[in-house]
Amino acid sequence: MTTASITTPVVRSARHGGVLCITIDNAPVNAISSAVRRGLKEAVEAADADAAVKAILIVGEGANFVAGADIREFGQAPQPPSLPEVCNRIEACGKPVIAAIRGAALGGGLEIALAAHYRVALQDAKLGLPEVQLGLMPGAGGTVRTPRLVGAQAALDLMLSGRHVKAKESLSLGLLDRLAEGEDAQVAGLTYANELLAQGAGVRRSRDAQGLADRAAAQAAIDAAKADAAKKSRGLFSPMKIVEAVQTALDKSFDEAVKAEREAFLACIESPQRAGLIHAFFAEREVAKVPEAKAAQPRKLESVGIVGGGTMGAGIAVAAMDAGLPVVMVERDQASIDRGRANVEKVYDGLVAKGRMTPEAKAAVMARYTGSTDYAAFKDVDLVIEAVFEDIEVKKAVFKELDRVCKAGAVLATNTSYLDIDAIAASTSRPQDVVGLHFFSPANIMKLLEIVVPAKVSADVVATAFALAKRMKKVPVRAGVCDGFIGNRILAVYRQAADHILEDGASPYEIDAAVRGFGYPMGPFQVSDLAGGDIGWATRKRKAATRDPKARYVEVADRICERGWFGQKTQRGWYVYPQGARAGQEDAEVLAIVDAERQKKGIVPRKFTAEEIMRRYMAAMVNEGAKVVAEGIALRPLDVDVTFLSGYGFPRYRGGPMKYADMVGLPKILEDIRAFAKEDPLFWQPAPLLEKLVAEGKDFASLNQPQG
Ligand code: 3H9
Repeated sequence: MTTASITTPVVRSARHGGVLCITIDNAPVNAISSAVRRGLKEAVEAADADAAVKAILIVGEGANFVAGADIREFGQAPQPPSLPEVCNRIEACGKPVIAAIRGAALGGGLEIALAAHYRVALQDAKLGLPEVQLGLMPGAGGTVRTPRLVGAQAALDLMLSGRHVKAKESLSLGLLDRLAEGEDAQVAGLTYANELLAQGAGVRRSRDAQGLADRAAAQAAIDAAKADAAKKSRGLFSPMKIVEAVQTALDKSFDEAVKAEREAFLACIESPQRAGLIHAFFAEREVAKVPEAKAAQPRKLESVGIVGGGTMGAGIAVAAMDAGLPVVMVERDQASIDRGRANVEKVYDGLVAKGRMTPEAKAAVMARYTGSTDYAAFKDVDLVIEAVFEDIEVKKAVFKELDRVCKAGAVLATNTSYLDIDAIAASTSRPQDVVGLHFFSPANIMKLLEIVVPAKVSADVVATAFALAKRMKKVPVRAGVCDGFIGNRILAVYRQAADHILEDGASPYEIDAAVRGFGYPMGPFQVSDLAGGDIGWATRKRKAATRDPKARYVEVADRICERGWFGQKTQRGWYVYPQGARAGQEDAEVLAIVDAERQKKGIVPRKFTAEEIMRRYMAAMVNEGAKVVAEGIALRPLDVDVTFLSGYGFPRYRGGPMKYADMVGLPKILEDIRAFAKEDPLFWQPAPLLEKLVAEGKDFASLNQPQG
């Protein structure tokens, strides 16, 4: 007989014989809200007190066990009971508690499972402690129970990487007791619970597990993790807290360690890094919510055509093939298509050489590739991406050909990074099918995909572009048409700010160091050397005719390019790279060039601190970001944030430039811009949107509403 008692709307219990099944039902991913905590604790207490209940089973409703604490609640006043309290209550239960896991058991979700006495999982389960990715650490006993269960080394690996571990590996690590077949966690859990009862199995608490018994091994793992975290987790707050917590778990009693963990967890919650990383988490999910994706269904997408087999075209081909799509690549002649194919193969050969792909797997992927010198090869493809030379006339000619050969309804996309896509669309008889797909190099690796929406494109084409991004596991950002779209347009402005700082007195090396100190992996001059100085030079030449003659123009980069110093590929740029070294060395000759340019303009160099450099750099970025939002080039400030997080190396823990501005305070940013404008009013024109938000006492977050 089954008795049922509803505790709260998000936690329900039902008795199946002697087993009380507690189901957490909080769509979409059963996150642990305060109502879930309350309901779970009440249900466990009631079951413990009920003589008819012999064992307790905890499951999640739907496709997941529990994805973790409800991260929307962080930053708000905490509501009792706390999750550590709930987990302790589960563990203290006098009857066996079994967790049956389907899908995600992450963060606090795994901590609930570890507080249970036995764990069974279905094959699709993924377990993990990903808190570190949100600027946090496990805060409900995870740093204390996990090392007791699986040893310090495995626990540290889980908590410092935040990786999701598949069911099989979880079993071999000791996170699970058994794997079960099927798709119903409740069925698997009831079977296991009844077996345990039949065997007379009693409670078995993780706090008593012996994973830390070999103290020397545990200490060695902690020392190694500490050294590694100091090296790798540049500027991050929580990794060291995790290592310290495991040290406490080794040195102190279980209860003392859980108490210390709670304090450290709350310190992480208070950190601005938590705010930045959680903003990034939600922003990356919000970006795909665009009006077109809601208004229309994607078109059929089962094959991809690519025009051009250069670095970009080959990278896009790899991204498409990795997503399981067959690719037809067209180049103008046999030599070019041979090179295109070789460029594609080179990527896979690299993986094979590193042992990350078998030759057979490479052959299977390459079977999806076809090369041709005839546009007619595109006649059946669902979507074509043009990745040829950045020249509007060349692109228009390509699109005329596509218009001629492609079937009706095929999506025609351009990978241009700045050209006018409205003009490209107008060169066809079907502008409603033309969209921008701006990949970033290397296209098979970089996550960002700007989906550029020209005036006449139809909604289902935009929806198809978002579907492609999802399939390729890219982070799509919707952008409007303008020179440089979201990312490169803003980049051009803060790059100029960097040049101004350079000419006014800071060396390129000081600027790069300040930008790295802020959390970027590289500074702007290092990036230029990596990308090739000739690319920016070509852009400057292209824009020379339309440049405002009154605008400040710094010629240092031109002087460097005129010498043929294009960066790493020529072993010399802003830095020197002896014998092709990847790490550049400072170059006195570059400093002499900078000095000569200053003298020519009568500039007396002054000192800049790293903080002064970053205030200008960020003010320029935020100001242009506000203009891009106001013009509708970006839908919301969060779209600017995601662009910079996914495509430009912006430190994730700062949440993106607009989130950063909110955290600094918009009045402060505006005050800086106005102060800088006294030196150069043309460059530092405050964005009207920024002025408006400051006047109204609002922040950028107020513009991040969901899209209808
Ligand atoms: C923690 O647990 C701390 C504890 O140690 C200590 C506490 C004291 N909360 O990703 P999806 C939403 S820290 C609230 O698109 P998928 C998400 O925003 C937490 N909401 O689906 C989205 O909403 P919407 C540690 C959450 O199938 C919807 O669910 N846990 C949460 O591709 C679907 O998400 C983590 O870090 C949450 N925790 O992937 C796990 N999680 O539909 C974070 C998701 O409105 N979550 N949402 O856009 C994930 O990794 C993935 O969401 C998951 C599903 C793998 C679970």
